[in-house]
Amino acid sequence: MIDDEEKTRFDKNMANDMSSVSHMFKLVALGDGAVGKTSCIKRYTEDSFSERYIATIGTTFALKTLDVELPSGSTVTARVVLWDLAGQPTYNELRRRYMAGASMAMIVYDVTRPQTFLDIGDWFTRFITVCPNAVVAVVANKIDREDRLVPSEAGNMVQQWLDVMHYETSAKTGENINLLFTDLVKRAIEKQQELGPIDQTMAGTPPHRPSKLGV
Ligand SMILES: Nc1nc2c(ncn2[C@@H]2O[C@H](COP(=O)(O)OP(=O)(O)OP(=O)(O)O)[C@@H](O)[C@H]2O)c(=O)[nH]1
Ligand SMILES: [Mg+2]
Repeated sequence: MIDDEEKTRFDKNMANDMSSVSHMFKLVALGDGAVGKTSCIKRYTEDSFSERYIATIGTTFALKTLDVELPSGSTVTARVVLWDLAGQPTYNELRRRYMAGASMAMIVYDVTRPQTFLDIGDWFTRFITVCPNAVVAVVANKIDREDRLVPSEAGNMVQQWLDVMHYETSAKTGENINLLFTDLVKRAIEKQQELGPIDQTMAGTPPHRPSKLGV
């Protein structure tokens, strides 16, 4: 139970906290079921990992505030709302609606399951149709596993084909997880500067950019 005094204190803290934040972004995690979307977000926001698979139901979100150094040398504080959308096909319609307004997406596949890699193109098309100006990173996850089947070259090919960022990660060991999110935010800030001042809530949508997939 939160009383009025406590709520006022919370609101004040929140306002103070927000005063240093100069950029707000929405990030959506996409990719097939069980590829490790929730695990990557957990590793980044809580620095924890669990071997147990609990499928995400519908959608959840987490917050992260980070300082990023820009090429100009200045440091800015950004806040990211990370939307974690279930990968199971039942949620397709829900997902379309939740992608709206995203400035960035991470599209994750599991290097031990080639089908999750083959599905990357579909995820990209669905996302870029809704958010044509957003920054996209394709993420090869579970690189700690010894039964890897999708080689690095496949990821490099997709990077060039779709003109996206590409990272190889392990939510289990934490390898490249911080780098992935920090680079996404840096790129999103650059993109915002290129596009000019636009409404943050619409950061992922206008104007239309022709995509390589012709959508
Ligand atoms: N070895 C290893 N296992 C991982 C890694 N990332 C995730 N896992 C495991 O893979 C399983 C699925 O991870 P989740 O993060 O729940 O996958 P998800 O993409 O969020 O799945 P949905 O919510 O169903 O869409 C869990 O058992 C995790 O422990 C990784 O980098 N390495
Ligand atoms: Mg999940």
